[in-house]
Amino acid sequence: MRIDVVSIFPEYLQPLQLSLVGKAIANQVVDLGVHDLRRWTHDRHHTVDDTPYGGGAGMVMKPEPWGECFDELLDPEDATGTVIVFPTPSGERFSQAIAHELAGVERIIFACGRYEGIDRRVLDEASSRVRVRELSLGDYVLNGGEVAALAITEAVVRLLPGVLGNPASLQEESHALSQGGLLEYPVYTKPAQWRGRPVPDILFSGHHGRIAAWRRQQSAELTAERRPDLLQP
Ligand code: 6GU
Repeated sequence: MRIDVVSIFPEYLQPLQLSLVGKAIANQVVDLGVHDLRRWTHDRHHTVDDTPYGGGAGMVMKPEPWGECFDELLDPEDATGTVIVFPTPSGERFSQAIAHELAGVERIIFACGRYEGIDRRVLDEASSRVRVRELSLGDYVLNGGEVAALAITEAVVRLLPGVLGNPASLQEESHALSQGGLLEYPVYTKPAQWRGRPVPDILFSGHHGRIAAWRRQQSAELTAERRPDLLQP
C-alpha cells in the first residue's frame, strides 16, 4: 500500500517510522511519502492560508497549494485505487469498519489541514478526480489533521496482511467485527496473586466453553456500562 501525508508540519509524522508501521515500511508492505505543503507555494513567505470570505475568526487554507500538490501526487492514468482522506472534526466518525475499507485500497493520501479548514473547492475538485473521505477521530477539537493521520494510518496498516505477528489477535480485540462490535473482555497474566488481587478462578478451570461464556458475559457487561451506543441495533 502507498501512503502519502501532506502537512505543513511534516516532522509531526516522524512517529510513523517507529514500531509496527515503521516495520511495515522497512518490510515494503507500506511505501510512505511525507510532503511539506509549502513545497507547492511560490511566494517568498510560502503562504498557505488567508482570511475567510464572508468574515469570521481564523484563517482558511488557500486552494492553490493543495491543487498543485494533488496535480503532482495523483496519477491521471491510475487514480481508481486512490482515496484522499481529509481529517476534520466535521468529518464522518472514523471506525474499525472504515479502517477495514481503507486497508483494501491501493493508495491513501492524507491531506492534513490546519487553521479553520481548507477552502471547500479543494475537496470538491478532488472529489471529481478520486474518492474522497472526510474523517473525524471523535467529538473533540485538535489543532490539525496530523494526529488523525497518525491514528488512521496505524489502524489501517495493522490490518494489512503480514503486518501483525499474530493475526489471531485481530479477532479478539475491542471493536473487532467478529466480537460483534463489543468491547474486549479483561485479560490477566502471571502472577496468579498480585498485591492481594487474585485472577478470576474461572480462568484456571481449563473449561474452554465456560471461559468463552465468561468472556462473552464480561464483554457484554463492559459494553453496556461504557458504550451502550454499541448495543443499539
Ligand atoms: Cl480528524 N481533525 C481535527 N482538527 N480535530 C479533530 C479530528 C480531526 N478528529 C477529532 N478532532
